[in-house]
Amino acid sequence: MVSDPSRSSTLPLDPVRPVTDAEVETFRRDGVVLLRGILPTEWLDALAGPIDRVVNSGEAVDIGGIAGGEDAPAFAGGVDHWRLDDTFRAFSVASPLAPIVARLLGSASVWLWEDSVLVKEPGSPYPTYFHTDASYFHLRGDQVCTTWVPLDAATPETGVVRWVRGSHLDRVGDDATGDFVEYRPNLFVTEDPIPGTVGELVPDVLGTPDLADRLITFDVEPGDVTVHHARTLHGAPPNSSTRRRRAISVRYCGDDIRYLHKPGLPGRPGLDEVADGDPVGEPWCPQVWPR
Ligand SMILES: O=C(O)CCC(=O)C(=O)O
Repeated sequence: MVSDPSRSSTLPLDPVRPVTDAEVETFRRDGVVLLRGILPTEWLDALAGPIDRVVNSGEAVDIGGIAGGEDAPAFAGGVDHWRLDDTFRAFSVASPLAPIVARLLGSASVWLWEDSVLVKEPGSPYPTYFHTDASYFHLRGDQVCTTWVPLDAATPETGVVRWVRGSHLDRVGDDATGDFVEYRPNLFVTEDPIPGTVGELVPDVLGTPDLADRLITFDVEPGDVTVHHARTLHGAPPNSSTRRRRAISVRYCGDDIRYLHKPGLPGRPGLDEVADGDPVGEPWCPQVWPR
């Protein structure tokens, strides 16, 4: 158990159940896996207040503004809440997510890269455009993933994420030994790429039958966690419902990950103090596994 800084209580360190061999195989093959009923929901109770706080304070900004929306219901997005708030830090560093990720990545050690609150308010008209998380990270290597943790039941109507199955294994050209495709990061709520970045433009997934046919999504409940590989193409529809879609997304690195400064991407704390090829680690990326 870990103490909950906001409630003077304790929260479970371990998942409700182990990750199965079949789930590991699914993650490696599809680049995404749904882990049903794996997160003790006490964590979600502890996070609800801090999530409202970052949404209401503006620490998570309405990224709908990037798409030119002004009066529409918000899509609030923030990053690195763990650096400022003890409950977010406890969740990213000392929750059951760490052993779950170690198992899926097959990594002896796991480091935190970042956390991100992502709330689509009822009626929020903004889709999350398709992208790969790897495009946004100053990293190279294979063992990187994102855990997406819903606080509300989520469906396509409320804006649950959808993924292009197996896209983490897509390579340049037809050569099965070629490099993995590296996509250019976009502005998340528009398909415009971030100026100055490099890579292939993300294709029109919904308009490309070969990609659209591979889409996979899940209706999720609090306590479920989805985990996707950082190279897996994914996006999410708007929230066309009358319910909130609150989620926190936490991204982790494994043993083979090294820094790689990429042009055009925003910086991050500590980035100027590391060189390409350095391993990630304290103090910028806390080690979360083994504990
Ligand atoms: O929550 C969303 O709409 C998108 C989530 C996402 O892209 C991520 O966490 O990697």
